Amino acid sequence: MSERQRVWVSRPIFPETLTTLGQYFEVVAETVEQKLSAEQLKATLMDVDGAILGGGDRIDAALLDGNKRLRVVANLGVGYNNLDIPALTKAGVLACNTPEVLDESVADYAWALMLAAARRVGAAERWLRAGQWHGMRFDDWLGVDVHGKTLGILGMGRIGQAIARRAAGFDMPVIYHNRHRLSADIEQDCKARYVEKHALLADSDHLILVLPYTPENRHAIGAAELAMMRPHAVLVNIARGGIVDDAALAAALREGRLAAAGLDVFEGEPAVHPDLLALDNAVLSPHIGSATAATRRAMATLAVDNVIAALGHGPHAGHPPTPINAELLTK
Ligand code: 8YV
Repeated sequence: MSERQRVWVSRPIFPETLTTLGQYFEVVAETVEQKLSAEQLKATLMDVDGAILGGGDRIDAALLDGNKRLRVVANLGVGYNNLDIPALTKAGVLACNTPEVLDESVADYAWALMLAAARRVGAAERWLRAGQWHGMRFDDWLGVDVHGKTLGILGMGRIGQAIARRAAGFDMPVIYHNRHRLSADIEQDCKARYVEKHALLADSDHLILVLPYTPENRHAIGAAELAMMRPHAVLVNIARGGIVDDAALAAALREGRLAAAGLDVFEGEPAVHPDLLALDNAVLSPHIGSATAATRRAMATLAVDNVIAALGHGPHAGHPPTPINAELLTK
């Protein structure tokens, strides 16, 4: 009998998703969250047919070099800047991600951060928990309004559109900038108006970043862009660390050139720039945009379904639901 195919799971996921994988494969699942060195990752992937990865697992040509076994990597996330797709395609390794299942939860979270930053929820809670609430000045804890203000969205894929659709309830006009302008139908559905990037920066009262990380997008929001924003503006980053220059953002927040920020992602995370940690007008969270019980389960299930199908099993054998380099499937 031939050896069972082997699948490695780089981080703890739900027991039931592991059970599903186990119906088809020998499963090697990490039980603690840890970042392997490139050498460890390379050695681990040498002996597996498939891998389920987190955003911290970087796969590139050097890592794939000499690997004769690996056929599929499935990211537990929609963003895949950790994967060198041309290198994977060249090596004949299918890459998959988890689009759509997380759109609405991430959109909810973008709003949570925007509201929390605008209304100073984090700082007020810290103050209360520190036992400082003995009485309060009427003119203290003043935030900025969200309702009726202009919402700007940079990056208008599915998540950006889901964020935009929520704006109607807050009576907010929506402007957006994207690599490609959306069709008139989608613009109408989202009630969003396309503007150039400089106008987005200048005219947004609240600006949410939802663009994918690419080398060109590194510091897409840096000192120059921050200088174009309104001093009462709130900036929210739920996309990727590195899109914002965190040091420049901290300076703008400290100097009152921006009202507040809500940040779920950081350059070099899990490390967070110390200047941001020192600021009360930054709401900071540990990359939890997609973290609801239902959505994380849906993401894990989708990643598992991709691996099962890519390795030739299950009801969709040979047709993984969400491939990135789908051209490999037609070869
Ligand atoms: C993470 C994300 O994958 O989907 C993405 O691109 O950034 C998130 O959903 C998730 O936090 C797991 O680390």
